[in-house]
Amino acid sequence: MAGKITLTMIKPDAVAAGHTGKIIDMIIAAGFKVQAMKLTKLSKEKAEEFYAIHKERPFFGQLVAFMTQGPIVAAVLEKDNAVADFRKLVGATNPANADPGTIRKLYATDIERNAVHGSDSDDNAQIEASFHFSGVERF
Ligand code: 3AN
Repeated sequence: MAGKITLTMIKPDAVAAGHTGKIIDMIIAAGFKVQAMKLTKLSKEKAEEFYAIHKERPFFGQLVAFMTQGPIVAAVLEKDNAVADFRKLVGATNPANADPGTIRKLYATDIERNAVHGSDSDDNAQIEASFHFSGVERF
């Protein structure tokens, strides 16, 4: 299955703004199959674990506070070339630099509150999928 999945989170900003349905619609229209999906909320500990790679960055505390402020939608998405194709659909980290028609161009507020997460490699996609879902939650 390597190379065929990516993990997304629709972040608290986009869920609170009511964009969940439109974002899921874009994901499915782009050819991704949903293997797993849930509405959940990250604890401080879980957010710190998920973003551990950023823990030395100046924005780490703010990022954890933002990601724990409300519910998120986590999903495992399947497609050939899933990681790269999803990052193309999502657009640049800073929505000001995101291409027209991308999820972040349409729904992100700024570089932190940027609407969605997408895995950055096949290895991290596997790790992040297991972080959010057990085997029996994936189809
Ligand atoms: P991406 O989500 O595009 O892969 P990363 O992995 O560099 O970007 O950053 C992870 C998350 O950290 C971003 N989605 C964003 O919420 C936050 N972030 C990244 N850079 C900044 C920054 N300069 N200031 C505030 N938050 C940031």
